[in-house]
Amino acid sequence: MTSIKKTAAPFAVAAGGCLLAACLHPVAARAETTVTLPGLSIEDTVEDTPMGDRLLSASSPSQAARTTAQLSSPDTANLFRNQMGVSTYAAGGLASLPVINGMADDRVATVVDGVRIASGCPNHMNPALSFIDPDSVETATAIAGITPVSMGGDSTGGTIDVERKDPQFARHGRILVTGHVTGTYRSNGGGYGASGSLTVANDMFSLRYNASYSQAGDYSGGGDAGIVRSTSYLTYNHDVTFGLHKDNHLFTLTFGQQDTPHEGFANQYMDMTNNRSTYVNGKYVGTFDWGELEARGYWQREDHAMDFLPDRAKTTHMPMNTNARMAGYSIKATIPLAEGQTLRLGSSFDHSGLNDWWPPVAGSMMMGPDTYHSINDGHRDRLGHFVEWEAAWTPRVTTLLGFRNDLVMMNTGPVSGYSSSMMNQANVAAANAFNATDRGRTDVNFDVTALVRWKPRRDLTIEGGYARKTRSPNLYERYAWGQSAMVTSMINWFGDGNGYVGNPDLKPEVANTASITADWHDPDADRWDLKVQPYYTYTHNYVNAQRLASAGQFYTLGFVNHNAQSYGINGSGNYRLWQNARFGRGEIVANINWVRGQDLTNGAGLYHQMPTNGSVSLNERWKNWSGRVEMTFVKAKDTVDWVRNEPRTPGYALLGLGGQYHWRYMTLDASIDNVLNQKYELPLGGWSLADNAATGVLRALPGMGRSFNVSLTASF
Ligand SMILES: [Cu+2]
Repeated sequence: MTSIKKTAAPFAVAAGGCLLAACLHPVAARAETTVTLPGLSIEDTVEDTPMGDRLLSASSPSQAARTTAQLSSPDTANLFRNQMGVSTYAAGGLASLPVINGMADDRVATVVDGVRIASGCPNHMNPALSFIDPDSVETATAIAGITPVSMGGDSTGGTIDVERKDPQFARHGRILVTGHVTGTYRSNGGGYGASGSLTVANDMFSLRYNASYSQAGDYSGGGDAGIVRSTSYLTYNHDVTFGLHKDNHLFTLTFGQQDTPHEGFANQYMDMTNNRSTYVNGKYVGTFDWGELEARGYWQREDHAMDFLPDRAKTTHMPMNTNARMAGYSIKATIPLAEGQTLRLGSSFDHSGLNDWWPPVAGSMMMGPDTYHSINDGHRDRLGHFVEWEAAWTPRVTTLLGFRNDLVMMNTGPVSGYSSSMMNQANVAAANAFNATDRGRTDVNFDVTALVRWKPRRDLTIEGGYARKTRSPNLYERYAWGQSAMVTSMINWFGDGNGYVGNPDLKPEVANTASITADWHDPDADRWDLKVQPYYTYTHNYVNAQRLASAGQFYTLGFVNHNAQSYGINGSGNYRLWQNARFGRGEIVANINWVRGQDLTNGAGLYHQMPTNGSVSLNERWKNWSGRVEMTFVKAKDTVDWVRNEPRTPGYALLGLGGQYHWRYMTLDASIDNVLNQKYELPLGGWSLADNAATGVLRALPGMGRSFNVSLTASF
């Protein structure tokens, strides 16, 4: 473990630029082989950290929660289940999208290895978290509420930060050879997975190879829901990480490739029929007399193809392709100014280029004879700068103040439709009108974060503040130019079955958030902890949708700026029930989230707001055994976005069981998800459109039925 942090900074941010909580690594057991960089302190486990030194609105899954999440799903987004304010909405089996405090998808700054990868697909089939397999993840942090400016701009709803394991090094001139192999089986959908890594290192050089594979067929819903079509997937990941460590400098270079030959998207009209991503990511971390420096650079290409998987029972094909090219840098400096005072400066640039084209369908009058150019040579470039000042005024009071500027520049080339024939008159006119306009847009966005932490008593910490956060529209929100019901229905990352028309005149959305997190905890030990976090957000120019036309049972919608508000409360707590030699350690962990979102222009509920939900789990650890019983509760979804025809879903409760046995170099994990095979619908899952295509029956997307999961890991 080479998470590096400045010592004794109350909102400590690591040299890696991540907030302290982001650097706490849950795989502490593997830490003993790692190196201590001179002049830097190394944080080993969550338990080592005084409660007061973590950003209260940040949460990281415990090792037990991670094991559970990883066993249930090969989707990295699943690691964040039960974290404060976080839910996910279903897309493909590897590509759920995070929602924090009711803000979804692009509104959440999702950072993987210090990089913000925009999804290169009109259905957001390849979001940032889909590019890393959960087994490669070392730190996973979600920040709900007030996010420091150093943790991301161009977002309104918080930050998700995921980081790969840093390279490991040997000590005392020895050679280190270490690694692990894991095999996983999931009964529902017949899923198999394997992953492994191998590191060879001395005290200066380190080389790691990492690979994973995962596949599953369509899953079965609970009860009598039957097969849920287009939920299968197959994916392969390979990456090589090279590390160089000398004195106070650490350099890391990762090359990787991911191939996903197929992945169904049950709530979209299309499935992914190929996705290849190739990337290079370099990171340098060093300490100097004046402070700490982190610099990163990356390049990534994605080639993405969509069509129908066989289970939609379609007789035709409809190829759609995108390619995306991304590159950028980020530099962060942490400079101690005086006792208790720290300055952080940062600069970053992210380029994202996109082509989206739909080849003609042979014999189709509507989809031919020419290629449909949806986004032609589009680009979205972001230049960001921030300054953040942290000051400890007394041992009890600390403040954090940050300013950030993001310059977002976007444009796209001329487009054309499937044909210039009369049948496509609406799209021909739309293409001509689109091409005649000036499409370049530059947004100058300013963000501010002000946070105060106050420890009035030994058992209470209060953190509160205000943030102004800005997000510029994505390429499709501005440049999706098609008008007909068919082509607009291809532009949809919401799972709601509607079609979307872009609006080049959309303004960036500006969210003003006030939030307080109160943390009562055991002042002497970690026996109990209770966190409560209320928040309120007013979003000016929230990018929402208005109805343009009806299209069968769905609608053609246009993106439009409205004002909106969201508010809610998150709570989490844990209590140790017993700890003794005879019965080991028993603990109860619970969380609850409540959110409301309203469009203040049309009065509708905001889309993708999770109904009140929570979980309670009882965890027991005894010698080499650990076990858990977990109940998840979700209330009925009665508040919906009527504009998008969002489904109402009934409430449900799910029972889960899990256990782990650790013996020498082997770890066996087993779990049962949805033990009672409860039938339920995913409140944020939208409509089950693949089922609709095959059966003609439209239903909300069913959740997974009972699944027996088992995995075996050998470490060496
Ligand atoms: Cu796609």
